Order: sequence, then structure tokens, then C-alpha cells
Amino acid sequence: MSKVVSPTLNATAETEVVRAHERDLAALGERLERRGVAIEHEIEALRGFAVAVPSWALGTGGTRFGRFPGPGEPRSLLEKLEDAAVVHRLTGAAPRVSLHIPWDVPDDPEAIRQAAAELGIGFDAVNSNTFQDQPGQAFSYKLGSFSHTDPAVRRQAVEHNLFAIEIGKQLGSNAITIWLADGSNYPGQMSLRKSFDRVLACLQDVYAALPNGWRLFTEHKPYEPALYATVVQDWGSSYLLASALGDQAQCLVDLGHHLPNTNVELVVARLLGVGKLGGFHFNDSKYGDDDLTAGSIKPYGLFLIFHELVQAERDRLPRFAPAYMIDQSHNIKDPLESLLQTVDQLQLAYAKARLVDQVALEEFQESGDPLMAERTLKEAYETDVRPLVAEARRRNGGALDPVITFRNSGYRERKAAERSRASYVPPRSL
Ligand code: RM4
Ligand code: MN
Ligand code: MN
Repeated sequence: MSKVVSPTLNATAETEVVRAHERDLAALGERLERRGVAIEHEIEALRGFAVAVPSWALGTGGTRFGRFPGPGEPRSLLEKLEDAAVVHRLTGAAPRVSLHIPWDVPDDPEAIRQAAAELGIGFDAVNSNTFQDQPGQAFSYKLGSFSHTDPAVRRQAVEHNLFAIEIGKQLGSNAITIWLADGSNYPGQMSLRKSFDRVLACLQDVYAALPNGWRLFTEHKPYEPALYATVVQDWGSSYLLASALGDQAQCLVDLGHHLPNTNVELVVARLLGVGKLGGFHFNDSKYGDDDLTAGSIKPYGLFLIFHELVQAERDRLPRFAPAYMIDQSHNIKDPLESLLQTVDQLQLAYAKARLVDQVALEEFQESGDPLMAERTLKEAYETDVRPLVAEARRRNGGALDPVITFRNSGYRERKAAERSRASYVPPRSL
């Protein structure tokens, strides 16, 4: 993997940066050694961390009020892959792309697979979409897809998912994520009970077509676009579906898909305990499904989630193989920079969670010492692990500081010149 070398930093300045990093790393190594932690071991573990980049997060997102696209945004799937490869090159931790079908249906899957391989990346879970109508589609999803009362609409939605699996098979994916917008805006509009049964029946049809070695992830969300009752609105509903389907089905936790103040790490612990934690859509939020940069609002919460994951890994919980994916909407930040920042935040949270003294924590839990138990977590959380993460990144061929290296590389400016604004969509009022 080639490092994107900054053309604006001169060689002396670069050497200084590397020297400073090495000194910081040595200091951290010494500190950790006093705590009985071998930094080499931690660096190697971190090098194995990987998260998938969503194809829909490479362009500027928007709200229902507007969208403000930036220069040099990708206009095609191939250009999105090109950008995703930059995230991987600079972080050494984003080797796969999660495709949204039909937003990013490849015309020629084999050619796209090859192009991705040449760029050094592959494909993660495919995401189906029955929350919008597509041009030429026979039936509308206005009143639902899998939960619709009309069997023809449900069939169409199932077929779409089978198509997404087909695409995924050709690209080398091994999972499908199903998020349904199905629900109702008003009491009385939909049978709360029967709509759920219909969703399960459709999922069973999709599950029956799941290739060997594939997983199906059910993703819940409390509200939006259905504003009164969403069919798969919470982790309990998601769990009911995944457990009715079978071992290849697991639940996906999107960090923004919880009502305010929900204890997300507790949700994660529950799903882990029953072998149904399939993976994540990482992002952060203040109020709702805000799709902000991971770790930007509740970094301690993110750490506590990783703490559950680290424990699950150590305890060798059955069926523990979480798929890490990002699901963000970059409305005002440069999408690539925000993704670089996200990967860094996830690595930091993981690195800190690994530093929790599990033995001490358990002792404090057993002896009933809440203060010392909490302090044990804080001891890890408050450790500045940035040199550790930077070193893991460097050894994976990435940059010590991906955002700065990206800015200095001139990539965005080059792409802005290369990629015309053909994809620009003029603003429309509500
Ligand atoms: C939903 C959900 C899905 C994502 C869509 C775009 O809120 O998070 O995972 O695919 O948004
Ligand atoms: Mn999501
Ligand atoms: Mn969402």
C-alpha cells in the first residue's frame, strides 16, 4: 500500500513529524508497561480492525431542506470506489465497501469487482432498498413493502432483495442488510400485529434464498419515515425476526436508531448474550437518526460499546463475528475527510476498550465496589491512545494523520478538476 505523500511538507518537516510520533509512542509504551500491557501486542491487534465504507456516504448527503454538494464528488460507482480506496489507503482499516441497491447497482458486476480488486478493496454487505419507488416499478411502496397488505407488493419487495443478493454474490459480498421503512403515520392505518407477521413471512422468503456462508441482518429503527409506528422499531422486534429466521440471521445495530437516552451498550450486551449481534452501522447522533461522524457527540458511549465487544471477543462468545460498517450522512463536511475521521474514532474507541483491566474490573464487580469499577473503565478511556492507533495505521501502510495527509495530497482538488459537476442537483424547495 502506498502512502499518500504530502507534496507540501518538506522532507525535514516530515522527519520531524515521524520523530515526534516515535517519541510519543515510546512514552505511551512505557506507561502501558507499568500497567502490564505490551504495546506491541496492542498495535498488532489494532492492525486487524476493519470497517466497511458505505457507498452512499462518499457523496455529500443532505436533509429534506437541502443539499450542498462539494466539488469533486464521485459521479459513478467506479468513482465512489476510487474514493473508498483512498479511505483504505490512508487508514489501512477500510478494505470493503457496502453497496446500496439500487442506488449503486453495477452495470457489469464482474468489471466492478475487478476494478475494486485493482484498487485494493472488496465488498461488504449489500443493502436492499424498498423504502423508495424506482422508475418503472410496477407497485408503489407508499404504504409499505414487506408489510403491505397486497401480496403483489410484498412479492416485488422480496424479488428486489433476491436481486440484491444476486449482485452481492457476483461481487463477493457475504451478507445482506435489510432496513425497512414500513410502518404507519396514524393510529388505525395499519394492523400492528399483522404487519409484523407479513414482514416475517417475506423475510423468510429472502432467508430461504440466502447462499451458504451468508448472513442476513435485520436493522431496526424507532421512527422515520413512519412517524406513528414502525414495524421493526426496536431491538426486540429485530431479535424476534432474526431468531424466527434461523442461525444465519442476526441483528444490526445502527447507533442512531434508538430513542433518546437509550442505553445502546446494554442493547449490544443483550444481543451478544444470545448470539444475535450481527453488526453495526456506526455513526453518532444527538437527537435522532442524525448520521453524524462516529464519536463526535458521545465518544464515551462508543467506548462502552467497544468494551462490550472486547469482552465478547475475550469470552469467545458463540457466533461472535460482528460486521463493522459505517452509515453516515456528510452534509457539511467533506465526505472523505469525515470518513477518515470516523475510522480514526472507531480505532481509538477499540484501542481504549482493549486497555480495560478486565481482571480488576471483575474483582470490583464481585466485591461490590462501584467507584473502583467505574475508575477501571475511566483509566482505559482517559488514556491517550493516539500514538498507538497512528502506529497501527502506519504499519498497515496508512498515514500517521489521515486527514492532514489527505488535505496535503491535493486529491480533492485534482478530482474537482477531473470530475465535472454533471452530478450537481439544483436545490429544490420543500
Ligand atoms: C436508514 C438506515 C439504513 C440506510 C438508509 C439510507 O435510516 O439507516 O441503514 O441504508 O437509512
Ligand atoms: Mn443504518
Ligand atoms: Mn439510519
